[in-house]
Amino acid sequence: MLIKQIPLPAQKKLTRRMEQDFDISFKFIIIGDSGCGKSCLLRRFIEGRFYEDTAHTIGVEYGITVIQVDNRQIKIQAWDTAGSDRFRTLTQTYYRDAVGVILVYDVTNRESFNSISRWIADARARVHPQASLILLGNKSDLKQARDVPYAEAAKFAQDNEIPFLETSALNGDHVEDSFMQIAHSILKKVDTRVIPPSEYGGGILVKDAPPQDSPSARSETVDLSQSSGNERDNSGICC
Ligand SMILES: Nc1nc2c(ncn2[C@@H]2O[C@H](COP(=O)(O)OP(=O)(O)O)[C@@H](O)[C@H]2O)c(=O)[nH]1
Ligand SMILES: [Mg+2]
Repeated sequence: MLIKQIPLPAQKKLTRRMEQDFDISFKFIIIGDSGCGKSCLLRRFIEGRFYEDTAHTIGVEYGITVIQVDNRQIKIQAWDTAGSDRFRTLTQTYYRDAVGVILVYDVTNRESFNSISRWIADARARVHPQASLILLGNKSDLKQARDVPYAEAAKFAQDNEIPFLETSALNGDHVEDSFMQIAHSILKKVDTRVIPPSEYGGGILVKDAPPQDSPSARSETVDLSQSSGNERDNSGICC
């Protein structure tokens, strides 16, 4: 099983709703520099709450939930990848077949915004060719500390033809919207056959279809739900 061959120091699965209760499933990845709030956004989306003190993500964790889009039950499997260079190679396996890419920067940290071009290039090289991307400027609640003007990020997003939202994992602003928007975009591609069934790969699973040969499909065979949370590895290096 592939997931066991990869020496990920820690994994955790978050679940909100019955996983069986869906029509179609999409694999998302959440990427961006460390500290911009990826893990908090995932937890806000999956669990509906903000964790003040999340340990840094080591390796990957993923969350699963089912949302309703256009009267369809869409299962979202969202992978939260570690941001550090140390884990970048490791986590690239998880880019494969992803059809939703959530690019996150921190509105109070210009450097994290400057990294977005690199994250876009990383993603485009590895995810499903028809993947939908969205750019999120997180921590919009920190108004006094803002370092990246809304208009500048909106212009960047427009130039790159990516939708853009400012979010706050802390107060929940636009978090659900962002996942809904991207799910809607993928669903449209599926319905209009911009992504035909022959190109679903492991990032799109139709309920009752045979499992695909991908990390996202296989990972469900690993019960990580009892894991106690993020952990630091022995070296103390985290992301
Ligand atoms: N004020 C504020 N802080 C946030 C928000 N999202 C995350 N944080 C904080 O930012 C830090 C890094 O968050 P984390 O989710 O671990 O970032 P990651 O490394 O990208 O996964 C933590 O101290 C969080 O409490 C937000 O929307 N607003
Ligand atoms: Mg994290």
